[in-house]
Amino acid sequence: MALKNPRPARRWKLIAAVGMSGTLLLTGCGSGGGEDSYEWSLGETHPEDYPTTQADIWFAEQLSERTNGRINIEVMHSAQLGEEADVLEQVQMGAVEMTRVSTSPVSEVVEEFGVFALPYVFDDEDHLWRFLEGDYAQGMLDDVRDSGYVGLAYYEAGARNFYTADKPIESPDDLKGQDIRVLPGSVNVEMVEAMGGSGVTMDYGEVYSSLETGAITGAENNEPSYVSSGHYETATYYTRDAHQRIPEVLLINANLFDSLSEEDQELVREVAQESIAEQRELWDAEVEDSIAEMEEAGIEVIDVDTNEFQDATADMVESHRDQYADVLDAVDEARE
Ligand code: GTR
Repeated sequence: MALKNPRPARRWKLIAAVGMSGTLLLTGCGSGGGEDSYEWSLGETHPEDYPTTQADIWFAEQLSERTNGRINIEVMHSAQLGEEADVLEQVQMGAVEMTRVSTSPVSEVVEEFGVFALPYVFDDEDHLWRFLEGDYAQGMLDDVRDSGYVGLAYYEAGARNFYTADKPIESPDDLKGQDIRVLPGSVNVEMVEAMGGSGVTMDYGEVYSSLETGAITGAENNEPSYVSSGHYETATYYTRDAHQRIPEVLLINANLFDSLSEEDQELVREVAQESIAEQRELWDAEVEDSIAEMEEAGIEVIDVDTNEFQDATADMVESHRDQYADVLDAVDEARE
């Protein structure tokens, strides 16, 4: 399935990116296992100090170091290249070389990535990572190749929780009448509807103003995104229902990847895999910091009986069982 076209307002960015893209710079003067030199951009939605951005930067620095500067990656953080869906399309076309995105928008091009959006499909972080490190999920990193990408690594993104502006969500019943922004992907809308609310998909960058104007009454995300985006300024009730664990993924354009020497391909994969440990460590610290900031800001954190939320969506896994048969088997096998 093709991604939606970039909106006109962002076209200049796309053109600029194409113009910049001169991926292959020099030949014959390289080092570190390959001959050619490269300048790439990596699109990232989060600000510079966010754990995924810091992991992107670590990846870029390591790669540059280990190739004596032959592979140079500029991390374009804070959505400088556009919103995730737009950047995904730019990477697909080769206008931008790399991106770090949530796996949820990837489900718009490779259906099985939708499995991550099924509520409560993972018991906890350990279950998720047993699955991500297993053969099936590692194979999914190559399944995106038909859509023009190669997946290099998964990153941690914690659990997603609801947050609202007008009243706290203490049980699924409280979602009635709420317009909740969710990530792109039909499963996300279905989830909020199963709980009694209504799900609205929109770009991450639009959530802040939509909360302010009341176009939406709430959204949902992990603690670091809730705080770093400033959404907590308007939506001051944060309900720890942990409805989803949707990991992040680091992607590179497939044609570019295939054009690299075997040594460079191996190195890119290796450094990306090594960056996972960096990201996960930074993640844990950032969750702690975000919780502290929420306390300071006087956010009302609501601890709920997650079973009630899980019960409201229990049919979803079964109703998607045929659609996600193989991947759900692998998810079940990763359960202890
Ligand atoms: C965050 C994720 C971002 C983006 C955002 C969203 O947790 O790290 O990549 O997908 O959620 O809700 O749009």
